[in-house]
Amino acid sequence: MTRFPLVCNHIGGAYVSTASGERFQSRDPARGELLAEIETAGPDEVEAAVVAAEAGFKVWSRMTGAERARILRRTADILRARNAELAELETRDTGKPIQETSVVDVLSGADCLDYFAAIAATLTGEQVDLGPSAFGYVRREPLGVVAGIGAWNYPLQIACWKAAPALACGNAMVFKPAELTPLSAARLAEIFVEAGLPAGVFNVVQGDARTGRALVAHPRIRKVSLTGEVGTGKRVMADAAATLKHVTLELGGKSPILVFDDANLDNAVGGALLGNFYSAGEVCSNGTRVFVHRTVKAEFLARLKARVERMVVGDPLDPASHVGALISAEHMDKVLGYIEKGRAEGARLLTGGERVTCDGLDRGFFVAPTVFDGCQDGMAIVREEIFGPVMTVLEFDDEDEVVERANATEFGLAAGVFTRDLTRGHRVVAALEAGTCWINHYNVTPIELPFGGVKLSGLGRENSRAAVEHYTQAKSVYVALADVESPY
Ligand code: TXE
Repeated sequence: MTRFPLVCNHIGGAYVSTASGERFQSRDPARGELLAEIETAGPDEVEAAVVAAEAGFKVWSRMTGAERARILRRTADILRARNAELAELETRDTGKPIQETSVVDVLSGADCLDYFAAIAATLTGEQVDLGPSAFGYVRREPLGVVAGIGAWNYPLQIACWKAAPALACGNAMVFKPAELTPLSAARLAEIFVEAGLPAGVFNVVQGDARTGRALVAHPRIRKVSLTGEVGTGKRVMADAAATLKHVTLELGGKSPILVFDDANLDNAVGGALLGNFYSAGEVCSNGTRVFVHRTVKAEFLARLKARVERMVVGDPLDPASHVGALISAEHMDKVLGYIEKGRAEGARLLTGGERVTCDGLDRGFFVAPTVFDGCQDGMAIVREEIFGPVMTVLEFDDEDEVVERANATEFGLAAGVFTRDLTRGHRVVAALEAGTCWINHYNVTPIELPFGGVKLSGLGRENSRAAVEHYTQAKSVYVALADVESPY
């Protein structure tokens, strides 16, 4: 019988076996095949990872920013050199099409490492004149040992989006990937070592919520950055209170796309496709509530249907496939359940709406890209995050109405606006309750811009200089240049 690789926890710069011997499996969601067995990190492994990170932190935080930058850049170079191999690994672990993972998942991680390498080399505090008898300065210091907890839709990108700013600012990290996609973060740990990262600066512990909770509870971990569902974010924040940890939370969403009557409809359709069917819809910032002005809705739907029905659902390792497998059978059932709910609530199915099992796809978890028209704001498929290839189309008459309806949600991750009237574009974006907005595009996330949500979609921001605030702390220093005047 083929022995599948055993993936251990990567602690202190090397793979180490767990004391408990507890294991879980990772399977290819397109074929159902076993990919690897993974050792679960228990309390002993979490403690060992924190001890290793503390040792790594001592070395890493004493290096200059320029020295840290060189290692982060070298890591980015190795990721790019191994893009094909790592993209295939990510496709096998997530079910996402190789035509996506080979251009986004690994390369965006490399870009993130390059960007924060530049920040590492230019990180400064400030000096404040306080008159002739004193001056002050503010040191920007690392927090120490921090934790990252990832979701399963962009495993390697999420690991890089958390590790790059943390390490650039001089911290050491213990990272836990989602249990459904454990493989690429382990490879990142190997590559960091190859790039010369000191032992213990980046550690990977494997496991489910139990391992995640052990990280959040650990008294010597100073901060947690989570990517996950809203419910998980609330639990992490509650647990973090016991040790007063900093938290940044990148959570779920049910974001709106607004298509005005003067929009370029080909672009609006393109944006809606990017915002609903990339990664088979498993993207937190997806614009799954598409509001279309009544006068252009028929034309919008005609062009949308034609382009959706040209999309290829297939083996994600086939470069021709646009839509791959969902992450698990349970998640596929959840998505199919929402499609049934949409039908039951009276939404009109425009295209898709079923599991795809032809041509050997029955071994995996494939759902056709699905569009519902005639949706009402109160429907479950309009209010709840489905996290699958299901787009809801709603119609509106005027700007004030659609802005109010778009904001009528507890989420606030992202939003898109399609119009040729840029005054209207900027006015509407200013009124939308969302952390990330696009005018005449969707789901493009350059590393230079902050990313994150408002309301229940999260706390804090990833990427851009904003991330430095979350991975450093300010120390004020007052320097007296004269004698102490004291009344005592
Ligand atoms: O999340 P889960 P998933 C969101 C996306 C969707 C979800 C899908 O919108 O809602 O993530 O990812 C660990 N204490 N985003 O299903 O179940 C768990 O082991 C500590 C938003 O993975 O919340 C996993 O590693 N850890 C995002 C991680 O938390 C706990 C982009 C997430 O698990 C825990 C991508 C606990 N109590 C997906 N419970 C964005 N906004 O950028 C679970 N975990």
